Amino acid sequence: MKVGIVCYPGYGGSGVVASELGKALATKGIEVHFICFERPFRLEGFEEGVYYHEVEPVDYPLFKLPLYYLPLAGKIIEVVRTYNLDLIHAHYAIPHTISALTAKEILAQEGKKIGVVTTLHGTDVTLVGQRRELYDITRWCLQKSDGLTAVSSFLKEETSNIFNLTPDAIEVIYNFIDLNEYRPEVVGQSLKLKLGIKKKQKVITHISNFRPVKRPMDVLKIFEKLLEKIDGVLLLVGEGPETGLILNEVQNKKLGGRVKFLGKLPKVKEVLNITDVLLITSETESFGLVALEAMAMEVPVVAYRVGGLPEVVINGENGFLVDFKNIDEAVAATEKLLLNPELKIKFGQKGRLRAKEKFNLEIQVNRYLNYYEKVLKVV
Ligand code: GMT
Repeated sequence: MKVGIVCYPGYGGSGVVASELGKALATKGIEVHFICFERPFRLEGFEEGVYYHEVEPVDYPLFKLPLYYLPLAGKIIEVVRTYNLDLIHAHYAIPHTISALTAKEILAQEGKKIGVVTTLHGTDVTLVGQRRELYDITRWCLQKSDGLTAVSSFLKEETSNIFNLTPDAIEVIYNFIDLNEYRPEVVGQSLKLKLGIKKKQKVITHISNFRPVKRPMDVLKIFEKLLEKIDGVLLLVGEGPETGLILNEVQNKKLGGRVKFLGKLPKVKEVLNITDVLLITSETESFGLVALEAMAMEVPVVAYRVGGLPEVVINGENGFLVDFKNIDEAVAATEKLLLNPELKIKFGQKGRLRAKEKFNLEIQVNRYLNYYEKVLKVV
């Protein structure tokens, strides 16, 4: 089987899932072609059976904005023709599925049939796809895709409600993690020293793209309250529109010595390796890939009970889920874990076990593969 993968290449869960899926499929003998405007950051070096094709946005003085979705469709057509691909897997509906469906139509005129599978990742449904100007287009993409998957049951339900689709049109295939790569290591503790964190200090970490939906200011509020009782350091990984606000607040509150900005990191396992608790304060999260990364690293998670997070983090087992925006509850839950090392270890181990049983790479990648086969039978 030959598969084309279209995704956002930058820092973001959908690009990570798409890249890791592509690499894993290649190890199973599938030829994988990534078609993006940049090399996905998780496709670092040469991987056997994995190819990358770059889409050049088209600019011309008449256009106020460069074109992307049409050159993407053009590139998909070119790659399908050259390598005889069977299927395009679009991660994130807008605009990837429109480009894939356009390419499919054009290729059909010359007798070439391809399947189009769309994986919904979250904000393509919960935010972007609901915009008035994009709603009908997104709905059309979902209806016309030969296969439709969502990364959680929450997202499946949201999608069928928002777009008035029958739920059985959507297959839930959970996000996954490579547990051989993500495993706690004793040696990684040296990072604590490098960052100037004292051995006895607790490490609280937040990892996100600092968009408003992640509510990073809540992280700071929780941390400030924790400092009243605990000697700790807050590590902030990632960057985005709200980073400036957080920087200012840290300065105003004179928290500079306690809050460390680590910026964007291609992989977060080293940071998670020295983390005691991961804080997620998102308003919604279709899955919460970073929660799974923490679980694999035996780090308990404290998060708001929103979106698909309850499918990943089990309250009282591998983390605590608290009411949305309830800062005090989040403080109490984090404090409980930080002051009780045995509980922290127990939660950590249960998290890794859950990751192994439910979200391990082998299980979910095989599910995608079976799904592709099912789709191709009817294309
Ligand atoms: O968080 C974002 O806005 C980025 C977005 C993406 O598409 O990269 O993340 C979404 O997809 C991830 C991978 O499936 C999920 O783990 C995230 O929960 C989801 N984000 C939201 O739903 C807000």
